[in-house]
Amino acid sequence: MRKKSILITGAAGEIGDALIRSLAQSATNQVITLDIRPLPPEISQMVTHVQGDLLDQALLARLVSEYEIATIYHLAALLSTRAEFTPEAAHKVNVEGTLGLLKLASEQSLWRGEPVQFIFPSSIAAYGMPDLETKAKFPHVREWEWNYPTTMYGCNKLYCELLGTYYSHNFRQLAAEKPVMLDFRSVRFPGLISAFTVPSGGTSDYGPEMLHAAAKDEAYACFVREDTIIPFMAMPDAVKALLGLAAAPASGLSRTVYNVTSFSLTAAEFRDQVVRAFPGAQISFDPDLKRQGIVDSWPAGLNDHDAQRDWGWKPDYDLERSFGEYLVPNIRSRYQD
Ligand code: AKB
Repeated sequence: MRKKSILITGAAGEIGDALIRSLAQSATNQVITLDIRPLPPEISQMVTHVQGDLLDQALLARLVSEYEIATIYHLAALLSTRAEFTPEAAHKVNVEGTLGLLKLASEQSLWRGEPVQFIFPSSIAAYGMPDLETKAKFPHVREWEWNYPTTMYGCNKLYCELLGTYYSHNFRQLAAEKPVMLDFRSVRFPGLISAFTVPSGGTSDYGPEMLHAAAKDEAYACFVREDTIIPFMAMPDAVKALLGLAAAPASGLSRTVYNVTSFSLTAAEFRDQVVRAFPGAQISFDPDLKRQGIVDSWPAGLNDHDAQRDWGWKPDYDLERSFGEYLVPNIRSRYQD
């Protein structure tokens, strides 16, 4: 008998770390993780880790022969800044990797006679605001607005949302009389901030980098202008969103892709929060044209009304609680130990 399992790809990344810790609290979850990198030792005992490449079809086939995968959290991706340096490699991981997994999940759904649930974190990068005036005029974008990404990563995310929707609504195995579709669900995240991990390769990274640098008493030159504004979210809320969407009854869902957000602030306001907690912080602004252009194309905020209505989404951490109760105390104790 194969064991019913949850598969997490890209598990060694920031969201993976937090998601594993949360899922491991329930003894009923058998969690298989996949990443090209090893897992940090503190979390590797909580799961069965497979170190390997998402693009390795033989490896995926071996996984489904050993485990009955009922849910997939597909976190693996090359983030926005990194993807601009190697766009074709990013396309391979972000699109081909996702396509292979969607195909496998669809076949598994048919085989089980029950949909495999496929949870896909998408991003504000799926949006592309044409200029700063438009960005200011439409501060809370809806899911279907301004879907004109300017980065390889954003194009990949938007397309994979569509691919997932295709596999869950339109794909038919021609030979199957009663096709069973996979159950694809996606959230578009703002920039995420964790107290326990530091991001790499993203463009919203200036926020968390500023904070972690201040806690370590290191100077930080922020790569965007002071007036740059995007939405952010504390990592516990990101995990809450993934698990909340996964747990929602399918009958209540009116979309496959939902915006979720928590708070928006400018880079200067972010700096002020950091300085409030770490008065000695040395933060300067030295915008990088390319990265500035990416963040300027992202919306100032997201309208997450549909997520609130359909599955009761509500962040636990607003700006005050994120900094005051989650980020600052945990980051402080992390670097003091
Ligand atoms: C990135 O900066 O690429 C990510 C994202 C906003 O999706 N953090």
